[in-house]
Amino acid sequence: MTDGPEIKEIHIYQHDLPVKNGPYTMANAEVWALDSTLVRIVASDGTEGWGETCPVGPTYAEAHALGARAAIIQMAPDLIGTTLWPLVLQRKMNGLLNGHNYAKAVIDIAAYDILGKVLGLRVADLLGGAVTERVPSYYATGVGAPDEIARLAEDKCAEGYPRLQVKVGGRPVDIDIETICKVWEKIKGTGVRLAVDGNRGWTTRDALRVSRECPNIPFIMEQPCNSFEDLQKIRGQVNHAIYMDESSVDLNTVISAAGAGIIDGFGMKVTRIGGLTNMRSFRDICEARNLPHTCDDAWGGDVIAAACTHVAATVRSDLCEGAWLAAPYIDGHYDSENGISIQGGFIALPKGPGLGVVPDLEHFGDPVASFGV
Ligand code: 0XW
Ligand code: MG
Repeated sequence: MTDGPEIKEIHIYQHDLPVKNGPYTMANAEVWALDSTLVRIVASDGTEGWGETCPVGPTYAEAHALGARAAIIQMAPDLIGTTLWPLVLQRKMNGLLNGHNYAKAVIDIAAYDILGKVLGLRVADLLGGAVTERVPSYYATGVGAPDEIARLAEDKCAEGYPRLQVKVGGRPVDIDIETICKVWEKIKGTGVRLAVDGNRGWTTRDALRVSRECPNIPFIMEQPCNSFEDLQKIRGQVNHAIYMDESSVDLNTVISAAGAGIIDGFGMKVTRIGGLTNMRSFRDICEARNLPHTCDDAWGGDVIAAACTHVAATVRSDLCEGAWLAAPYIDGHYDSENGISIQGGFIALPKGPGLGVVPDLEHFGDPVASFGV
């Protein structure tokens, strides 16, 4: 296939996603509603593909909703006419704008959706092939009172989740330690794996103390402290495996962290790394180093949920820490028939070509900007 489809039109949409039973709380953020950005690309053969990016508020990562739309608007005029096969988009976008992976990801995801539809293949097939049709998810609690979080952990464990992530940070560390201990009391012996996510909220002093005071609880510490340097500093002093989430901002950082042996795994976001093309490289780097990782995003509806599920389905099963979806916090679906949801802690890989979800345009109103029309 040499004369593949080209990008003919790009339409950008804004969509509000209120948090069901909000707020959702993390060490550095409390969110009641999220501002999602979707892109619909129309290819020269008429095939349409969708992408989405939805930062979980402006303080979680170096990403924000207005920035996503501004970056796409900056690149879009020069993307019209770009071929989708061969898939040259990453290099093309890097030539138009430095950084802003979380915006480039939207275009990249939409391109995979189109290619899958054109070839009659699922995105998971384009990424190397699914190893499962039933993708494990994990449940992430907010930051909350120890007894309340322990109760929630017990419920989610009973629901069938194979992994739980407990949020900590942004409060006295004693309460975090009490939370971890109470959660463990409820889930020990069940086989459910535990992650404790500081979302950059602990000092290295706090992280060292938690590890010292919970020596027999086998949790992994996810992004306990703010920076790469902090993680380096506590490495070698803690009893617990360390995963890097927010600090793994691009493939270069991933290679450095994995290569230097600073971390034991990653919490990874499809949009932070720049989309499915880079996620595939990330997955393969992790496999080469036997590093477990998640395949999530920070927030978003059916489009990003489908992208995360497809890539997670291709991860070697012993390295797959699951795909987190915002679905439990969202009312309704973009695609009322094939919307992505979690049942008993697992996600069914969509069957249709491309992403396997086709958003209903009526949810989004007029585009905030259109190019190529
Ligand atoms: C649990 N998540 C995947 C969802 C929230 O956006 C935060 C994130 C994380 O692991 O940091
Ligand atoms: Mg995290």
